[in-house]
Amino acid sequence: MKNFFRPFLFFALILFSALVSAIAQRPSIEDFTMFGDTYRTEDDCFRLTEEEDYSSGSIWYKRPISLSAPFSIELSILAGCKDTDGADGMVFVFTNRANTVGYRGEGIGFGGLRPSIGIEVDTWLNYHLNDPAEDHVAIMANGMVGHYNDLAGPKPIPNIEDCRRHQLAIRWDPAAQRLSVEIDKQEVIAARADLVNAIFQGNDVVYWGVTAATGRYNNFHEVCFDRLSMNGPAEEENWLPVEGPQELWAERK
Ligand SMILES: [Ca+2]
Ligand SMILES: [Ca+2]
Ligand SMILES: [Ca+2]
Repeated sequence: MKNFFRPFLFFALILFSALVSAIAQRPSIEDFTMFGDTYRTEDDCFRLTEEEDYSSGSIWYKRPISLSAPFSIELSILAGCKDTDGADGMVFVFTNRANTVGYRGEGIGFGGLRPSIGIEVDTWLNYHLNDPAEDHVAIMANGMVGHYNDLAGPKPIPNIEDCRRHQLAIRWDPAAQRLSVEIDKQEVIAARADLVNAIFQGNDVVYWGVTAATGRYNNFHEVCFDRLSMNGPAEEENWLPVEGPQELWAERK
């Protein structure tokens, strides 16, 4: 009798876990590891950099996600209060290298990190990286912060260093192979790419996080999480260990 019920129980468990993972959730602050200058603010957000030169910080969601299933991540960002003298920006990162961040300064914690996808909100013009004069958003591959081979962009946006929180949503549709980025509920950029094969060598399991950095000019940078609609998380043994990521190497700016 026991064996008779086992397949049903198994099926019920699968159904239950699919239902649970399909429900959007507000992530808890404990779901992230903090690195660099990051600390938790009183309103349960993360401050990634201070208004100081050569500051950098990142947070990483402990559970990896699968690029074989759709997801959306909704957060809000604060990119500082200084426009002309404010730098450098933030990058939303996917990578399957656990516990690693890229170069600071103009690299915004993403430079040199591969394999990876970075969605950059860049607030400082670096001529040699082909940055537009305006604040801009770009979808970039493999830690290449120069705008020569972007998957999408760079797309200029209105000044985002305006001392206000802006909503940022990242959505992935694996059926359409489409990664899209919305700011304040408007789609600003999207890339069509076979991320699993073109970037991650067939591996669909990735970690995600948000990095920010300053260089010779600065701003404070904060991120808060509003809502995650994730696919089923991978097994617990794949979760990030509690110690923070290693940095590829020091600042370049
Ligand atoms: Ca600026
Ligand atoms: Ca820049
Ligand atoms: Ca600006």
